[in-house]
Amino acid sequence: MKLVKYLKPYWFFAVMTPLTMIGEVLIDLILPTLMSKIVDEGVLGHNFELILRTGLMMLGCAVIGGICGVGSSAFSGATSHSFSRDLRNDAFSKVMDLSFQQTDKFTTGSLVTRMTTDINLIQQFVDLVLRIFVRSFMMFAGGIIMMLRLNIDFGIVLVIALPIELIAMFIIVGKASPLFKTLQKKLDKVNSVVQENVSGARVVKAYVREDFETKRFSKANDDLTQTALKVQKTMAILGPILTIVLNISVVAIIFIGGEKIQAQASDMKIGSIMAAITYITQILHSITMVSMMFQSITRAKASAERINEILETEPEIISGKDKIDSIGEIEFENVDFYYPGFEGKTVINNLNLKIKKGENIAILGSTGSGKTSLINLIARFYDVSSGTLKIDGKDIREIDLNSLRDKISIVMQKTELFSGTVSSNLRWGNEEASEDEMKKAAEIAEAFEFIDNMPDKFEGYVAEKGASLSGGQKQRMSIARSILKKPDVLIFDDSTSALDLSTEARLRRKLFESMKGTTVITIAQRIASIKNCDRIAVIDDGNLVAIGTHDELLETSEVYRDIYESQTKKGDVVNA
Ligand code: TTP
Ligand code: MG
Repeated sequence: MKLVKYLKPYWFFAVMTPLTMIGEVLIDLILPTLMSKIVDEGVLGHNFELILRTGLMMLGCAVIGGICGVGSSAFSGATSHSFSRDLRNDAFSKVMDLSFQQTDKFTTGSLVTRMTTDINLIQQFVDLVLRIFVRSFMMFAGGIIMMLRLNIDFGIVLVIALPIELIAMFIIVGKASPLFKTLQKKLDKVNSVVQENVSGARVVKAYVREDFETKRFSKANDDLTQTALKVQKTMAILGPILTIVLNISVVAIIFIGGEKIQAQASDMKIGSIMAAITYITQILHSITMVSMMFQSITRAKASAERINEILETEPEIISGKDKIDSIGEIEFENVDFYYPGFEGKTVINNLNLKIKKGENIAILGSTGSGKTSLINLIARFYDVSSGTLKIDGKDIREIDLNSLRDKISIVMQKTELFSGTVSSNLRWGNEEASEDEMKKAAEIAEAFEFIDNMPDKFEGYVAEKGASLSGGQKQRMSIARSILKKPDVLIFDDSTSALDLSTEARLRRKLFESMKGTTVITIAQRIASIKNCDRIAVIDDGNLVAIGTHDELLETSEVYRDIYESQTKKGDVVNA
């Protein structure tokens, strides 16, 4: 397994676990023999001093055994938990490196299940291997040796009991194994229904789909229960079989032992019979442990495959080497773009566009025309399919990804806020920002007033995904956040759609006054929002159909004129 390398840093703990375990098992193996000595020589031989001495020895052994036991638990715990922490960290940072496309392919639900349940299962498995495997193997072998040492005649019980037990175990575990994989898939299903519904709770309520979704959950849950029960039923047969074999073995030992004592044929004593009974219990019990291990292996193997799938996914976007500390000119040169996996369905066609430093440019186009896709290329969320995108003359693929994104602020079409305070959200892109800078940014974004009206102001709590804010408040918070980052390129993807026109106009005026020198790219649906921009690029179906100032476009572009007229008719345009 490839995950073994995660154990390496903890090899000392990993080795100490079985070593201390050996101590514990040795003591477990010695105790019954000591006990038989007390019975045979002490009680039957009326030797009180021997009883006392051996009793004290047993006590001492038990204490040492206990210490070893605690030690091995502690060592295996340290190993398996550190192992799973490292694995989770690695898997998480891998998930962070994945492109949007790749995250979508895994689905959020499955990623979360993999990061939690699956890693837990692997961790339990590591724990089990370190402790139970060594323990049951030693118990098994040691028990047989100790039992035969007591009296070789007990061997006959082993010869009959062991094969029956082993065969039963293999048949039943073999039957149950495939079910474990199914179990995991059913669990996945339950988790993803929960995930989807919890994060979409508002929509579920709005569409009064609670009953439907509850039914869907019930079904997934029932499925899981059915499979779990099937596993349980299959495994349930094993217990009684083991008990029957054990009981018959005990009877056989008493019978053989009793016969020998009666016949006085060998040095068989009562104490030996008692010890043998303990040993056969330990031996058969160790087989049960091994069967548990087999179950765990099957589950852990499925989980390890799922984790490996994450770890082995190569990030689609690979960072270039050249660090940059500013972004000036952005140039699209014959850029074609289609989403990975959708060859032939080009979203952007042969685009040529030069955006100058400090320019205030707008992108206008109907829904689905490719505006968001276009700006996604600038932050390199995707790579161009052909042609080149250049930043100050350099191919964007040669630029260090972090240094590129450090200089760009995007206010996404779908605002993303995080649970935390207002100020932690605003400082997202610039942790060192001072109180004043933060307030200034909020002021520009027209967010100061509503934040100031919140009971705790900038220390007020924002719920997950900004659920405690209105749509327009969320947009203004996101804008303030992007301003605070002080980027070279500021991109607004339809980010003022939830604001009324006069608020929007105020915001834009303040923005341009305070952010001179910053390249601002604004995507908008309403001409009113952008008519004062330096240039407006009109995109239609992935093609750049016209570019110029508002006045120029009214003259030259029919598409633009159509949009303008459709909006003015509604009385939508005000002078910004
Ligand atoms: P967008 O670039 O998202 O279109 P848009 O931003 O102009 O539209 P809107 O004003 O509604 O925000 O999409 C262009 C095409 O690309 C569209 O057909 C959907 C497709 N597309 C994908 O296939 N995968 C994606 O991840 C995205 C964002 C879009
Ligand atoms: Mg869009």
